[in-house]
Amino acid sequence: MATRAPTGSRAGKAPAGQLRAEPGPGAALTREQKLDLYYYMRLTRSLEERLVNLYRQTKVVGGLFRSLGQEADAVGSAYALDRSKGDVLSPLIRNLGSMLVQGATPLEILRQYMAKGDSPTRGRELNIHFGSPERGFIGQISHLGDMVPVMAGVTLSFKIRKQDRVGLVYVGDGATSTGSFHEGINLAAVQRCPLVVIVENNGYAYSTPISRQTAAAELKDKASGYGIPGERVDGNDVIAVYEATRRAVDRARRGEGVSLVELVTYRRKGHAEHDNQSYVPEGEIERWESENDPLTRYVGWLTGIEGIAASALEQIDARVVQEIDLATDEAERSPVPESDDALIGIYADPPTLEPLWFREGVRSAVEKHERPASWGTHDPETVKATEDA
Ligand SMILES: Cc1ncc(C[n+]2csc(CCOP(=O)(O)OP(=O)(O)O)c2C)c(N)n1
Ligand SMILES: [Mg+2]
Repeated sequence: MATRAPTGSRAGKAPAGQLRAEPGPGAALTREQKLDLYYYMRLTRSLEERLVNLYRQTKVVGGLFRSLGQEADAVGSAYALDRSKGDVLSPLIRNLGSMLVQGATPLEILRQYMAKGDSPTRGRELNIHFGSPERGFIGQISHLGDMVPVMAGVTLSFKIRKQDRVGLVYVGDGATSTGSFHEGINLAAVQRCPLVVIVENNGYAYSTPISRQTAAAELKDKASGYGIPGERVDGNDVIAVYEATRRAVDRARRGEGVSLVELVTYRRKGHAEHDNQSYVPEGEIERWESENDPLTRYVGWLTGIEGIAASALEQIDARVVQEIDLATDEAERSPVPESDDALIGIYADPPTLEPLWFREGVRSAVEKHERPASWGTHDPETVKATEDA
């Protein structure tokens, strides 16, 4: 049996034990799906490694944020959503894997990091801050915790419209200390929104270790304050991550509301590529690398317990290399942005938005009756009534 080595780190406090051998809901995954999980984890790691090379060649012009060691957390959780039903997730900088699962392509990611004119944000944003609602991922912002109230709203709209859709929002251990996290999760909980909150406990928020982040013994304990279930899972076991997230997704889809899933993992790189991690205790990173690498563990499980031939995984590795090579060549050929492009997409065109769906046909009372001419607006009716008076 493939064993999960003890994590040996205070920072991540990962639960010790064995990599799941007995059939669980993950057993419902087909061989293809299990290989799919491997493909996405490998693609995430290799794509980031390619980005590091490009960064060192100064072709990646902004910061570079890694998810090294967290691939199982990103991939396994996103894989539990059902894109065919219109499920949506809100990623963070360390969720490249989640975006790839939802259908983001290596070419888009490379163009984005290289600030190319044909990247999703046309060179105006330099990492993975872009969205694709039709593919089920929402554009992220940097502000910690702020996507929780956004996703509370998104999932509340699913509920009001009686849609069979689930939303998933990622937050880091640091983000659980923000007001936005608290307000958003509380609102979603009380409204029983179909939302899954994934807390990625990777041991650090920039240089702040989890021991200085919270007095709570475990981040999952925060769930009880909102009256929702919380579960703590080994975030480096992709099957366990998938299963736990799937339980939460199924619960949300049944109309039972919000769940919090804490994934215990470890950030093996600095906050971004420039960060030399001088604040990390000696030997900690190396321990996680040698004892608890999510890819090494999954390969061990696939080839051991699952009896999948190493050659099947090598084929996937070769496919990943080929895809990344092709995408890199294409991204390198992409043009730099046109300067005039900076003006496109800034202002609404036409400059007024369509009324929101629930306001269609309704003019607001303020617009109709209560807009004083002194506001400097030109409501002809008000202006005429003022003049007539
Ligand atoms: C409200 C807010 N405060 C501070 C920052 C600056 N900042 C960006 S990422 C980060 C650390 C995030 O840590 P965590 O939530 O644990 O996520 P991780 O980077 O570990 O995935 C900080 C402090 C920010 N973006 N937003
Ligand atoms: Mg963190």
